[in-house]
Amino acid sequence: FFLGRKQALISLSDKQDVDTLGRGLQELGYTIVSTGGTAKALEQAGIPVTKVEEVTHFPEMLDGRVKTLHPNVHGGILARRDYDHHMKALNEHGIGTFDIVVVNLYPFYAKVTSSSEMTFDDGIENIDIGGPTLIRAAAKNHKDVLVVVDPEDYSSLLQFLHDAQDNQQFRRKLAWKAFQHVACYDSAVSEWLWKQSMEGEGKFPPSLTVPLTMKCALRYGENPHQKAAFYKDKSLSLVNAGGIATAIQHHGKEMSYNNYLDADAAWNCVSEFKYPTCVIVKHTNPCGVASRDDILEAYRLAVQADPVSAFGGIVTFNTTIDEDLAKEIREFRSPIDGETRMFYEMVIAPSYSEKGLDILRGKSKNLRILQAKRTEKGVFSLRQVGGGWLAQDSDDLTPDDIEFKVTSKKVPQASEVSDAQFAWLCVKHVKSNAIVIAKNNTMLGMGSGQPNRLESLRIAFRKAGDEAKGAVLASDAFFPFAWNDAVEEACRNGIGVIVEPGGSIRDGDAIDCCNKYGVSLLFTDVRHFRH
Ligand code: 93A
Repeated sequence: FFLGRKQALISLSDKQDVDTLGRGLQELGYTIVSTGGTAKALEQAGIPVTKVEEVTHFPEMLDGRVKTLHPNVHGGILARRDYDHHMKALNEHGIGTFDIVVVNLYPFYAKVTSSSEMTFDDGIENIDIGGPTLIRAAAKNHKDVLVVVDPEDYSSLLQFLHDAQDNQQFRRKLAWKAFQHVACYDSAVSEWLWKQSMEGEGKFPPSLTVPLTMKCALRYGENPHQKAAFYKDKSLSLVNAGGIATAIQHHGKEMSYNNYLDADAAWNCVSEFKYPTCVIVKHTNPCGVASRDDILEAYRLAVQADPVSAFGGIVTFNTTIDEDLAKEIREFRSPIDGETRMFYEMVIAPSYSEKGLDILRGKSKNLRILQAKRTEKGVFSLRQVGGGWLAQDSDDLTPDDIEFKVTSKKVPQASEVSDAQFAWLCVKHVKSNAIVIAKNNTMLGMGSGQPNRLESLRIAFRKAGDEAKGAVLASDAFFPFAWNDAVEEACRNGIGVIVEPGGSIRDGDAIDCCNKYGVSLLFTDVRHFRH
């Protein structure tokens, strides 16, 4: 009955544009075979359709669990058209070929990530079996079967059929997309099952079937001779987790590979502060940070921490950028010569007033303006090493989770403890070895990434200058030596408080040294390496 016809199989959960697709195929002379709901939608649109039961001679059964899983369907998809014995077998069994398979899957991802309560059984029922089977079969035989999984490809499919060219590239692209679609789907299912199986056992380690989809190709990587792309991680745990991959760009030049790295570092840092805060980042390190009720003042102080590094950096806020703040960002002149307007690669904030956004747009046509959602805690971090991946919990501890224990004779004042907490939060986001000097909720200087701690400390003091007197110094890890080394040098430079994890076999030296110079010493027991 079906032999020799041009046939398309359509089975869709998301029925968007099914009428356009159906009509297009009908006009091109295709017989359309569909599963229950899809057939109904096509009929309602006045498009003739054959129900899949008429092909399988079986009713859809087991509440729809078995609809298309039948040799009359899969034989018609998988048979090699260039093999006589394949075509003979189809003939013998009265099976017609399918030239096109259009499927999108049960909305498992949306279901298990929706906020409404979902039972384990609901989750299981939303695992699509027949759909991926159709997609995989068609993608395997893409030489002769066009497979479409994305409504966005309907028009190019119809155009391709209309032009009637034999373009294997197009077919391979569809097949690639099809397998990617199924791989993402299976990753989500496996991640969900992993979580169900970990109930009561904590959530680590994560399921590492990461569903990645390409967000965009980038102009180049860290350097122009490196090709690059940005992939979005669609892991269930990342839904609503915020972060830079979900940011909206309102204005400016295309984001580069390095822009994404810097934006990520800046946004993660500013997201951690409770009070109105400005963070300026250069090459993934915060080089200026200030918290103030007056966000304009916070901005100016963040620039002043290191105006040389801030120039060309990334400015982030955890507050709305309104008209006044936008004007300040546009007009503020470099503290170095009091003349040159500050230049930035990017501004990031959780929101903008309409006027604020307009003013920033006017600063320069290149300035990237991003709106991002706060980076939530509890998300895993993954890093690639040669041939593998390292997975860890993100470093979510804040000063509220930490006890700042006084180990010196000198007891710090309340304002000094508050500065110690501020400095601690800053140092957590600086590459090791990290030293931050801060006072009055303002970073005065920082040293980062030096293979020895003393050198980072010296850089931080150089930047802080005279202001370091009486300030707080935070170190991301303990000081291995005190006398004639970092601790004594900090004391001699007039620091008021030192905060560090402690844990060195020479902790006693650090305490003695601080006592000798009348400096307060706080131990946190927690370190924040950032390698
Ligand atoms: O339950 S299934 O795994 N068993 C099947 O045999 C089958 N065939 C297609 N689900 C199956 N499908 C899926 O049904 C498709 O992936 C599509 O998402 C959905 C369309 O069903 P309807 O046309 O009845 O709305």
